[in-house]
Amino acid sequence: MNTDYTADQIQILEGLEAVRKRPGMYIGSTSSRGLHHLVYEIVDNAVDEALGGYCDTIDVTINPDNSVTVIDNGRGIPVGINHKAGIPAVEVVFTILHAGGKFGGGGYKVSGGLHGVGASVVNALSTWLEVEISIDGKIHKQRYERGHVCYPLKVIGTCDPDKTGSKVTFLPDPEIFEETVFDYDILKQRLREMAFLTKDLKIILRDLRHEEGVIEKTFHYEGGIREFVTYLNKSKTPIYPDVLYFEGKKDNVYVEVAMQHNDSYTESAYSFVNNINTPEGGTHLAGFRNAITKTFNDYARSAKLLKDSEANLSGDDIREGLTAIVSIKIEDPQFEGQTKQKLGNSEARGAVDSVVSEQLTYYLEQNPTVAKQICEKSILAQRAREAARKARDLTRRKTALDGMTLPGKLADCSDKNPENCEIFIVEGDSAGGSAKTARSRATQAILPLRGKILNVEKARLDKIYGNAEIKAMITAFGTGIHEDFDITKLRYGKIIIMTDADVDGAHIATLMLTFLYRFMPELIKKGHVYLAKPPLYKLEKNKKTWYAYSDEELAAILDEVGRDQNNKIQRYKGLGEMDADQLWDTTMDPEKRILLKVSMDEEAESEIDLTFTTLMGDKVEPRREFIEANAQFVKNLDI
Ligand code: TSJ
Repeated sequence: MNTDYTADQIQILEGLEAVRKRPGMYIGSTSSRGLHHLVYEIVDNAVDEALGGYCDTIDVTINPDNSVTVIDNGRGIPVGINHKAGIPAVEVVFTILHAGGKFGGGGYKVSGGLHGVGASVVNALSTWLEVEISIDGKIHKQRYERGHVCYPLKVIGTCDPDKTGSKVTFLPDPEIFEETVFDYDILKQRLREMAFLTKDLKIILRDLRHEEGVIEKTFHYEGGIREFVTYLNKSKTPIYPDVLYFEGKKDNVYVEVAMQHNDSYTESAYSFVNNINTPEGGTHLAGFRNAITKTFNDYARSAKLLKDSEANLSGDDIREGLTAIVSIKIEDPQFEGQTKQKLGNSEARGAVDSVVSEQLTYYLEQNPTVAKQICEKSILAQRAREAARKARDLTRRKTALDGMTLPGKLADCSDKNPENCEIFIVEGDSAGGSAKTARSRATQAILPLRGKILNVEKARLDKIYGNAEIKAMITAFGTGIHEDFDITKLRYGKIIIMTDADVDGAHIATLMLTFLYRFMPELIKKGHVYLAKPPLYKLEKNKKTWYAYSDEELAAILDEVGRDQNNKIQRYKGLGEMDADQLWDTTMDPEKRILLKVSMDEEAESEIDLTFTTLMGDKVEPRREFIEANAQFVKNLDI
């Protein structure tokens, strides 16, 4: 390796050294999330080339050694000498830390402008990285190790002069990352999203790590975000067949919107700026909301669907059951808010508002049947909201009057310090009975729920507030919900969901989590929510007892004690099969039990939202999948 450093080169190395010293500053974290960011960073550069109209295929391969190769058929990263740096442009891309190349903050990327931002960060954090560029009939190559150039850019062969493109392979450095194994499903999710957002771009994902064969998936959506909406509504029932699509450019903001209502009661709107998700929305989303509220009210009035004496439809009414994608491209995005995930550019508000208002007005005039369906759904929502408000006011007044009327079924604990207290939400009255006998009265409260709780994804607010099981939980927790939510009033430090260890139990737990996630997300974010883990088996032998919490554990115990006729094995089908002592010993005793802590990665919030809305819908298949995947957002925690 060349050791005669020029001043410029020393500066380069210091830049990349800084990245290795404080990787979190550049990629947010060195966990699995940061690891996957590396791939997005490289792919983003190729997507920029596609946005410019120079490339239509991006190929991503996870190699057997966990390195990743990204190939595009664009113009090729320029190989000519960059006059300011005195080295080939491609070497600049990979070795000079670009200003503003800060990850995590999100949104420094601008299509058609700052290509290559971040590629040097990926290079610095890789054990090795190789780039190959096909251009002018030659294949150029350079290799780097931990950011250091191994040799000057060289020509390693020839190719068809009409064939151009870039190929980058990198191996993440285990000195930097806690996790260096790529997750196929995580990459699949993001690459699918990228393909939806860039219509006509073909993205291929390939996994070469399995002996059984190659796993490969191609994402190619000619309809772009229209197909994204269809995909999101796949497990729902749309109330009209069209996906409404609006597109236009104003004040140098390119606007694309796709939307369709389904028969559910929740809104799923996702917004993007330069293909980057903005979970906190911002001016573009505000412009969209303003446009649809105004346009639908105007239409409903002029079509006499709303009488002069009736109040305007609220934005919430119109967005009930709405699935929408708002995607804009803008030159200089400004991100605001604590996590820098909220768009601030004021011109985006006006641009989205005007494109949507204009084109939606026209659509509604041309399609009166669809217009009427949406208006009628919104009017129903308006009435339900009014009924819900009355129901809520009633419960609020009631609690104000008699202090706090705790639900009759609750067996409360005597300790009043929330930090010491926990509440078990138990499936079924019989298991509830055992739990009440078994518990430690000072610190453990029991709230039995009857049967399956209401699926809040499928019910309107008035029904939710009227539901006895939900009301019982709200009053027991003490926090209130929605705008009244106050975590300092929480009466228990741990909320423990205790259900049978079978598919029905998992479904009930999912419904519970859905309720908590939608109505009291702070409880999950602050780590107050847990799942109890009852044993699956009891083994008795020679007057001794063992409990196994999984098949593997049972096998391990059997290996230890021997497999013979003296073994008495019981498979627990439900909590009800355990007596109070057993329930205490196996599932409730803080000294011995296993609890699963439900966690929510704040950054991943929008992904979870997607999971809930797509998988809690009507059709049976997806819901099963969700139950099986449930463990994904539940972290194992032994307490
Ligand atoms: F930067 C990188 F390594 F992350 C990367 C860049 C990785 C991959 C897989 C592809 C690319 C990339 C970059 N693909 N295409 C380009 N294009 C350019 O860098 C480019 C080409 C031509 C011109 C021009 O003005 O002629 C300008 C640019 C920025």
